[in-house]
Amino acid sequence: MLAVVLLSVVCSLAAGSLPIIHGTVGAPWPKPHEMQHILPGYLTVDPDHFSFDVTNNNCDILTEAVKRYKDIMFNAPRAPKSKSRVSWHTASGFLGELTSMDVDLMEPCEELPHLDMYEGYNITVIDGSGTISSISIWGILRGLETFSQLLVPSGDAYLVNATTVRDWPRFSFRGLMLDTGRHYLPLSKIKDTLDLMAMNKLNVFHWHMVDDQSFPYKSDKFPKLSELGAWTQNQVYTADQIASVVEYARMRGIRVLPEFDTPGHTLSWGLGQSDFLTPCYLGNKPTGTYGPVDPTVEANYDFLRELLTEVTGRFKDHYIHLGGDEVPFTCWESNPNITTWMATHNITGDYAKLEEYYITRLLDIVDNLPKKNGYFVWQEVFDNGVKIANDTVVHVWKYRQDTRWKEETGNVTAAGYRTVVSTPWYLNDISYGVDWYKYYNADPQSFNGTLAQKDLVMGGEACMWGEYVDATNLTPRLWPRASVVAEKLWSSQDLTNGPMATAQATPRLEEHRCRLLLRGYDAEPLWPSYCDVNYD
Ligand code: CP6
Repeated sequence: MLAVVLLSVVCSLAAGSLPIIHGTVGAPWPKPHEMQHILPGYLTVDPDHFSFDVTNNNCDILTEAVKRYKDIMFNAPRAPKSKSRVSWHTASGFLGELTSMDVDLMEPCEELPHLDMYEGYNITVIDGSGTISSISIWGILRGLETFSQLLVPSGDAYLVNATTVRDWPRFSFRGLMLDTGRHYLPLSKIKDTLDLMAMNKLNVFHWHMVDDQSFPYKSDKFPKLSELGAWTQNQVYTADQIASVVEYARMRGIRVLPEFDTPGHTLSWGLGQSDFLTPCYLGNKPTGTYGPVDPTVEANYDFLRELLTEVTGRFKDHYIHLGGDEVPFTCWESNPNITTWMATHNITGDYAKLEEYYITRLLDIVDNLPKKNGYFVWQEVFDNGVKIANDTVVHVWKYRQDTRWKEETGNVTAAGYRTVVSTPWYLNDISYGVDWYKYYNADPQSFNGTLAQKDLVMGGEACMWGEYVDATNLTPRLWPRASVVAEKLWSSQDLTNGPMATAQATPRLEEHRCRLLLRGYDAEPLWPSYCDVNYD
């Protein structure tokens, strides 16, 4: 036993870290913009004598949230069996019992979360009755989460410091991407992820639904796509299941941004939709393999219009992600019909122009869908000089080995486009040791540019590409590493930048990881540590 302890101490010292770290107690993650312990004292909370009182506007989202948060606070699945050893309250004065929190929603509920939603909120806990207030239901949701994190278990009750919070997000787009094209993810895992996103104040679930390897989207108009393109007929997402994910997310103030990535990454589409993909040639013979979407086949655009009409009807958000990444030109180059077509369109040899032709047609389709949508594209669409509408959002993901993504972000915003940055936050990428400092030290606005350019950064997004991730390892690989990105995108720039930033974040992140474990999620450890939870 001693040898094990010594070994872990030596190893962690060798890795340049402290052997023992104590987490904080009752410190919210991500850190609020303004939080004060206004009196040197605490209140007790008894689950049997505590209520959230909705005192102003109300709606289904709020009614459900109040129920949910009582459960999160008082029925944690891994609450320790023995009494907690928390002792911080003995140092300060007992102020009484907190028996209610007024929930004051000052404007009527909005129906759907959206890009410009207001998420600010205030919390006051001074005496027996506190307040959570906001002009927006989304702010109330964020405030309930923060309040739940202020509570510290102590014996059979809970303690909370006398606290005021004034808080709002730094960025309006705080995303997390899951990839269900490489491995199917069951609905339960997607919903767990949405719960965890809410606990970290992330607000966009980017659903990279389909890819080369599988097509789990079950279309009514084109049933063959999943009949032939899904891994199995159980591993599909039906209209009802998608609706349940969208609703689950809405209840938590999370948008669902679907991605249907074309013209590359589409091999699985070809199984159920003939003539969609480009046949690759060797000399004058087809090889039997396929490349990107064949942009010269007119019927493909009719198909895309019908499919995207169905997709945008099922997903309620006003944005769709259209992909456009990693389009290989070799198959197009090999195909004689494409060569002929390009000659008649006077773009011989210019495959970026062929891509532009395809994307232009695609964007035109999306512009004319029954439901109005903004769109995202991966950065290559911009890099290849494709003409895109002014309101396109360019998603920066490349140059993970160096800092060229900053120049890219500078170029995209200098051209007047809005952007979301993912390059520093590829959570699928793992290595031995502490790897979150680099996530915390990356700032999406740290490029050379004017203030107007910085304003075009809508936020960032953590990506979990699915080649090596399925239901078995999704949660620990995501959390608490995605929490680091979440704080970067929510909390003040002053807090999260600078030489001491990671050291100051560490004890709070330790507490947060233990909190996620306590709440029943397999968040992985940051380094040698201990959580006061029942995890036998
Ligand atoms: N799939 C798709 C992927 C990736 C991209 N698009 C990817 C590229 C590099 C890394 C990880 C993932 N697997 N459709 C790039 C946006 Cl390191």
